[in-house]
Amino acid sequence: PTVTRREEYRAPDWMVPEITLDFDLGAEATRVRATLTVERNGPHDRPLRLDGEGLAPERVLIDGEASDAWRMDGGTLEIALAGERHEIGTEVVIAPERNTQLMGLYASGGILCTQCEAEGFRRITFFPDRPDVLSRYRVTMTADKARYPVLLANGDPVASGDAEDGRHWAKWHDPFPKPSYLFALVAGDLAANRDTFTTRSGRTVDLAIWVRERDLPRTDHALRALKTAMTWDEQTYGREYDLDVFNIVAVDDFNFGAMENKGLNIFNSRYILADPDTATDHDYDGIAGVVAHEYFHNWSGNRVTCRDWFQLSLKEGFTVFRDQSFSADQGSHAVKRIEDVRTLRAAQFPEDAGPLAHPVRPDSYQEISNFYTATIYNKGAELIRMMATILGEEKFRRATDLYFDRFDGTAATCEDFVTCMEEAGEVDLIPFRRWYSQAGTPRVTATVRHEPGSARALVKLSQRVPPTPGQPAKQPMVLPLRLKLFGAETGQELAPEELVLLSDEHAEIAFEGVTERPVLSINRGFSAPVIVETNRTAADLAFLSAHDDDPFARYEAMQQLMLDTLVAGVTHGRADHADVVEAVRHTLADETLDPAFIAEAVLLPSESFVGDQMEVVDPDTIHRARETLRRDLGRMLEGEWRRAYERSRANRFEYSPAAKGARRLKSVALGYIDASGAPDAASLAFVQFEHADNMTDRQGALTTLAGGTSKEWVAALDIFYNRYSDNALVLDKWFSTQALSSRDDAAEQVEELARHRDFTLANPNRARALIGAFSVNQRAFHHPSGRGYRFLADQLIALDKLNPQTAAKLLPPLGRWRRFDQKRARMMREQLQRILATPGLSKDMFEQASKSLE
Ligand code: B3K
Ligand code: ZN
Repeated sequence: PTVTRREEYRAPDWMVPEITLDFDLGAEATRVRATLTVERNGPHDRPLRLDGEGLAPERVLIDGEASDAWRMDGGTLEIALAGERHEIGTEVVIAPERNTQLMGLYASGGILCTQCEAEGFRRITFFPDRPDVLSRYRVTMTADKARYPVLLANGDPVASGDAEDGRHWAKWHDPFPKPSYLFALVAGDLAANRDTFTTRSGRTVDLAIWVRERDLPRTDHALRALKTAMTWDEQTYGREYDLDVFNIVAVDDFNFGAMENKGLNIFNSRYILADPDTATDHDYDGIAGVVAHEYFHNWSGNRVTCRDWFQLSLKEGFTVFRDQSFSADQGSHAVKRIEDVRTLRAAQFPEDAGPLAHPVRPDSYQEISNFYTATIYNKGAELIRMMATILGEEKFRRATDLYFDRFDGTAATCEDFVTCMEEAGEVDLIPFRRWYSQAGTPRVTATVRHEPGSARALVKLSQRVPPTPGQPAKQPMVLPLRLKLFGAETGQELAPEELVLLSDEHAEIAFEGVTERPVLSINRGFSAPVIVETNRTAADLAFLSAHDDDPFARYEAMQQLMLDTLVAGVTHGRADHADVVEAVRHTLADETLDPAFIAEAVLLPSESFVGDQMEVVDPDTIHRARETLRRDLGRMLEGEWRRAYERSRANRFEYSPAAKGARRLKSVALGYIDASGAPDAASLAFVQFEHADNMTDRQGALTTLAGGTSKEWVAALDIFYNRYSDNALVLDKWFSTQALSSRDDAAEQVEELARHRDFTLANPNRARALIGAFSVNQRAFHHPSGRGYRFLADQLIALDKLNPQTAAKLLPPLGRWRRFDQKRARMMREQLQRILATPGLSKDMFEQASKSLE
């Protein structure tokens, strides 16, 4: 395999300041004529090399003259040029309809659209397809007017008109130089939900969200979110929009969530379409978050882009941090932080602990698509958050201003970003940079010792960064840890919060005047993305879960208490549940708390997260231990759950933080009523299912029913299917709810669902709804027979032939074999080997599977 290394970066040999593209569009065949102005970059005599993938040049022109002074080197078009500046023309024909990889120009439900990040532009035309080559684009599209009445590209529209034979054309111009990965065009029969936005310097921007006519009623939420995000970026970062139009298009077939193409964002329809009947609160929040994320990229990604793909987190980590802050500002900061940490722990921590662990700024890759990971995105966001914490709000804003001003219009590096933080923040971040180069989740041990005689408390901290592939030994990281001490008896705060920067392996902090036994509250707000181990007792954790004044720390104490109890249950076959029950009772009774927070706090850690704590994961025992605790919580607090349930029941649908919180708590309460074994639980869930005026309640009820084998479950599943069978996004929920079920026969059910007439691997959302959901269902996926592993491998081998990028993203669960017993580990490895032995395997899958076996 070809390995690309960060150290081998070289500036481009040729720049392309201008490009003109002419598309003669058709689903079966599209003719692409490109004219590139190329300029030699510095003194050298190397030829011009233009990347291409699956392209055959029909014509090559040099300075307007047809030429044969070129050759193909693999997919690359190589042209020897004598002068400093030339005009290069190429002509190719591509077939959007046959493009199942969904990279480059492809067809989705009759719409022609593009996806170019990271290396899709080379599937459209010959070009130096790397992010540090910035060009001004002029695009002309010609297409059948009836099939493709709407023609969109980046930038601003310039002109349009009719052509012969029922065709028409449109010209677009993007005045901002951009890398090829931000190129986009769309042609289709689309309708727009329009609005305008006036920037704070008075520019009027025409906004439009383009979808199929029948989806128009489901675009208001996304449009509202877009305007809120535009205002937020002006207020929070001083960043304004810079073109006259901002277009968003939703398509059903998309490898990712969305794409930030300049002035023309293209979205997976699941991150645009919502109404109360078809989308959950989680969907609504996801839409607002992704709409904001792509919009924010206009500055963090587009105006300032990445020098090379090793710098991917420069735009992604920063933009995730920006969208997280945005979402937090729209509702509860505490709840948003809890959700983000849960995501980090579910997706990034396992990645960091497994064979695919890589630094936030990787050193090498075989296929860059495999590096759009939770590490680049979510851990990357945590790095920005830590720097923001270290600098403080004011200096952080000064630093981002400096960054945007200094690097506007250029392709920058992570190093550039950190340098701005250092300069404007007046701090030394030299050792902090290890966060970019060292993989692995640091482990912090924190113990507190009280010396009543001298009224001192000593907090001892130590850290260790575990070895990861290619990085056997690590240096200590810089960890900003917010901590505080409380008195165990009085509940008083013993010392105000401190921000400790732990940068050595060991440190000791002394607190004076501590006359009562202290309880340590540490990593408040999850100020560092680390695993913390403490010597706190169950009583300490229960105390913090009730009294800590940092809501995240309160949540965390409860989670730790639950986790300790579950781990004890798994290791000893039984555990005392009393502390958890009392802590949950206390939280439920606290009327000062936000119901959304309560719902998060009383939820047990997932089976996989419990598994992540174990040396050897035993999925069945974990499932039993967790179900037993759930049952006890259900039974001992049945009255409380029913009261919580009733309290939130009467409310009519409204999308507001308060209403969302009430719905969340209602679903959690329903789950516990069911766990209690109450005979009326299934009918209660079914009534909720039938009478719900929104998808959150309907799906919540369905999820509760999915855990059992009641006749209500069978009925609800049927009703749901029939009601929504023409709505692909809701049908995805029908598949994933079953794939996530805790029923004993979930694995068999999933195999059967893969044969369902509505299942297809051609649509990434559908593939993920079944296969992706199933592989995070720990007990079902790790079925002792190994059928889960076989199923996943079968599906991935089939999917790889159509869409390697999406297939490779679904492979990591098989790579966790080291954490399982010998028999499971052997079966998992066998499937990885089978995948590797598949003829014609993509390089995407090859990289993931071979690294997973190492
Ligand atoms: N920048 C895109 C990533 C799409 C890449 C697919 N391989 C989405 C986002 O992070 O905004
Ligand atoms: Zn992004």
